[in-house]
Amino acid sequence: MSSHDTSEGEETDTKTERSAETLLSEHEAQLNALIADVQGPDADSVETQLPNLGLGLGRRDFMKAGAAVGVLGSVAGCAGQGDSQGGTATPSSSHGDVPDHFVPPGEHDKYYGFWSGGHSGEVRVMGIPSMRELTRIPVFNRECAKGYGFDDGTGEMLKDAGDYTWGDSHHPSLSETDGKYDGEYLFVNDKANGRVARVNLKYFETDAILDVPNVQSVHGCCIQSPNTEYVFANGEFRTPLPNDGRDVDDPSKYVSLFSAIDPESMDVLWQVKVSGNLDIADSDKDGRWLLSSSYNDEEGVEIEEMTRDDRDSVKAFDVPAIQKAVDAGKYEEVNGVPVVDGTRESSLNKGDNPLVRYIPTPKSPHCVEVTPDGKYGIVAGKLSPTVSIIDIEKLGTEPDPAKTIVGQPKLGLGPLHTTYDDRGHGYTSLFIDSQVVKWDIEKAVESPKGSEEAILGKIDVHYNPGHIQAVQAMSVEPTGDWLVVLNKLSKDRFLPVGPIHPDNDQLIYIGNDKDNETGGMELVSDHPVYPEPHDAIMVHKDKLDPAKIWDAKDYEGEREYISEKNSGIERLDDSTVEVNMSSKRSEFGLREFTVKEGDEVQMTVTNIEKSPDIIHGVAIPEHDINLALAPQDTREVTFTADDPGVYWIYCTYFCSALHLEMRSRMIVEPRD
Ligand code: K7E
Ligand code: CUA
Repeated sequence: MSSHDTSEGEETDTKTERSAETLLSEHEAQLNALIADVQGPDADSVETQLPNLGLGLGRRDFMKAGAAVGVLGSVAGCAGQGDSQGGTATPSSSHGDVPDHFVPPGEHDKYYGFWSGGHSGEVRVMGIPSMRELTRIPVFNRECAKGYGFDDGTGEMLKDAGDYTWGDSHHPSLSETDGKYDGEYLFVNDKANGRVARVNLKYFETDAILDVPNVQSVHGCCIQSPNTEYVFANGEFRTPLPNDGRDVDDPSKYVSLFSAIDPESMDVLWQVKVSGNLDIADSDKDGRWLLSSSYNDEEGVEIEEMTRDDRDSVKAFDVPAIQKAVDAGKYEEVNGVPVVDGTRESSLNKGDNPLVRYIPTPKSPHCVEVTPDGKYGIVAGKLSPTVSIIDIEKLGTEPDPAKTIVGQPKLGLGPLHTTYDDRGHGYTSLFIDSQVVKWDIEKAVESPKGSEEAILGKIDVHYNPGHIQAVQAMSVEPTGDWLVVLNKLSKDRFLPVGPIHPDNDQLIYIGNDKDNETGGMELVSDHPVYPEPHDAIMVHKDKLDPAKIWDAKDYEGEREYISEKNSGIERLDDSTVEVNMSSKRSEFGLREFTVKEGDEVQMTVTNIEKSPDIIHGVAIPEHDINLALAPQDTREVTFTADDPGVYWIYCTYFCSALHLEMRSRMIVEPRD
C-alpha cells in the first residue's frame, strides 16, 4: 500500500472535519424532532446499519437525513414560502420574470438534453426547457422499439463488446471543437462492464462500443477539451493487472487504470496505473490536464478501509507528458495495451515534471468539474461539507500539489456535483441537505478556507440530488439560463406506482441573480423519470444537424441497398439462402418466399421510402426477428428457419392505412 503524506494542511482539514461533525449532529437533532411527527413507514426499523464512515454518520442516518429534509421541503412549500421552495409544479405565468418553460404544441425546444440512462443502459434525449422526452438511444441494452441489437450490425457490435445484455451508463460527454460542442458525437461510459460507447449524432445511433481492456468498471468518462483528441475513461474498481486469477488474495497488488481512447478508431491508445483509485474525470480547456477525483487512496477493499483517512486525492494527469512517455517506450504492455506507471512511487513521477500529480483533498471527494473559463477544477467533498478549488494553471508551476488548492468554501452537507452559468457562479448539489447551493467562485477563492462567505443562496430540491447540470456548462459557452437537478428520490412527489419509485428531475431557472434566499434560483417543474439517469449534458439545438432520413452512401460497401427490382431469394448452398427485400408503404418486395427447414436465412431489407418519418418494421413471429428501418436504411439479419410451417412477416411501425396488410409470408418446407 502506498503511504501518502497527510501532513500538509492537516490543521485546516481537521477543523473542517470537526465542524462537519458538529453540523451533522445538530442537523440530526432537528431531523429527529421532525421525524417524530412525520414518520414514514418504518424508516427506523431498517437493519442495514453500515459501519461508521468516519463522520459519525451511518448509512441509516444518511438516508433518514434525506427523507426528513424532503419532508422539510414539502412543508416549506405548503407554508407558502413561495413556489421556489417546492410544492407543486406551477403554471409558468406565476413565475413573473422567469421565461416560459412550457413549449406550446407544435413548437420546438431551444436545447437538446442528453441524459445517461443509468442501468437502463441507454441514453435519453430531452427537450429543454419543456423536459419532454424526445427519444431514447439504446446503447448498452438490446432494445425492441428501435430493433437495436436485433439486426446483424448492432447485434455483432454488442457481441464484440463483451456480449453483455445491459450496461450502466453514467457520464455522457459531447465532442468539442475549440471548446464548443460540435454536434458530432456523444460518448458515454458503462460502469458495470468497463466500456465506452460512441453515439453518432447524425443518426442518433450508437456506432461503436469499446470493451476497455484491463479494467473492470469505467466510471469517469469525458472527452478531451478543446478538440476531442482523446476520450478518457477512469477505471474505478481496483483489480489485479491483468485480472486473470493472479494476486487475488493480495489487494496491495490491485490497481486502477486511467485510459486514453482514440475517438475515431475507438481503440485504447494507452493506460496509466495509479495509486489509490479513480472516480470521476474532467478535462481542462487547453488539452493538457485531466483531473480525476478518487475516494480510495487508502487502497482499501472494505468500506471501513476506504473511508479511513481524512484525505484522498485528486489526480492530475499531464496528458502530453504521458503521450511522450508512451512514444519513448516507457511502459509495460498488458493485453496489447501500453501501461504507464503513474503510481506515487514511479520514477516517472519524480522530478519536476511528474506524469501524475496527487493533490490531497478532504475525505472521499466525489467529483471534479472544470469551470467554463478553464481556470479551476472544482472538487466536491461528499463526506466533507466543502468543495476544493484547484487552480489549473498552478498544476504546471506550483511544486507543492497541496498549494494548487486555492479555495475551499464550506457549502453544505454532501456536496456531489457542480455546474456553472456564464456569470462566474457555481451551483453545487448537496445530497444530504437535499439542496442546490449557488455560490460565487472568485469570492470563494478570496475568502478563507472553510468559510461560507461565497454562498449566494440555497434552494430545496426533491429529494437528494446527484448530478446537476446547466445548459452547455461543460463547454466554454454556458448559457446561464436553465439548470436541471437529477434527484435520486421522488418519495411523495407523484402518484404512487409501486415500490420502485421514479426519480425526479427538476428544472430550475438560473437566469436571474437576486439578493434573496435562493440567490434568484427558481424551481419551475418536476419530472418523473424512469430509473436511473445519472448525469445530463445540454446543447443548443442549432449545434446539431440530425439526418431526417438515411443517406445510403453512409453504409455503402457494408450493406447492399435492396430496391424493388433486386428483391428476391437465392440459394447459396444446401443450407443457406439469401433473401433480399425492399419495404415501402404498404408492401414488402417479396409477397412470399420459401426456404427449407434448418436453412440459415440471410435477410437484407431496405426501406426505399424517401419521406421522413415513414418507418417500416420487419417482425417474424417465433423467430425473435424485429427490425426497424428508417427511410433509405438497410439492415441485415441472419437466422435459422428451424421449424416447418407458415410464418407471417409483418410491419411493426404504423406506416399507413394499410399497415396491417403490409405482410409477407415465409414458408418453411420440411426437409425430406
Ligand atoms: Cu455522481 Cu456515477 Cu456521476 Cu451518479 S456519479 S451521482
Ligand atoms: Cu410499414 Cu407498417
